[in-house]
Amino acid sequence: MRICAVLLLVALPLLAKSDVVVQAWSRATPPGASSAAIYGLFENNSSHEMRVAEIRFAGARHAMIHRTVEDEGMTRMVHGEILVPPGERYELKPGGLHIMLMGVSFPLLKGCLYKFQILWENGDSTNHEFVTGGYGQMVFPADVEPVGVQAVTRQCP
Ligand SMILES: [Cu+2]
Repeated sequence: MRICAVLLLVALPLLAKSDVVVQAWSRATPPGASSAAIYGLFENNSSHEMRVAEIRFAGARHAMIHRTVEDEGMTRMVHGEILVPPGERYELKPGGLHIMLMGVSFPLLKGCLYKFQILWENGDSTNHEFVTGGYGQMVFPADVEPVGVQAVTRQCP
């Protein structure tokens, strides 16, 4: 009985995390760059709508949700939101919705995994990782082990 209780305690955070699967990625940043963007696929396996309230990444001064819009031939970024209906997927990608990291304190290196946290509007918080591709990466860097499934092959500061 005691063993069951311990197992349950260990399993609970994992169950909570599986409500939302986030396959996040970013691009490597050139030396001296102060901003970066996180992209990726959000999958909501819960029975309720999930809305992102805040993103926390220790390597940046702050993070915000941006949407890239085209306005009379000019590209600019406006505030966006991440709202995933139950059972649906939502994709952040270059030229569209992204998580903007401002005041990045170190270069993001290709092939590394970085931890970040999502605070949801319902009060939940979940821990995730994003994997870094090359400078011109346009899609999830599939040559690196998928995030959250396999053991971390290379963890960087
Ligand atoms: Cu942006």
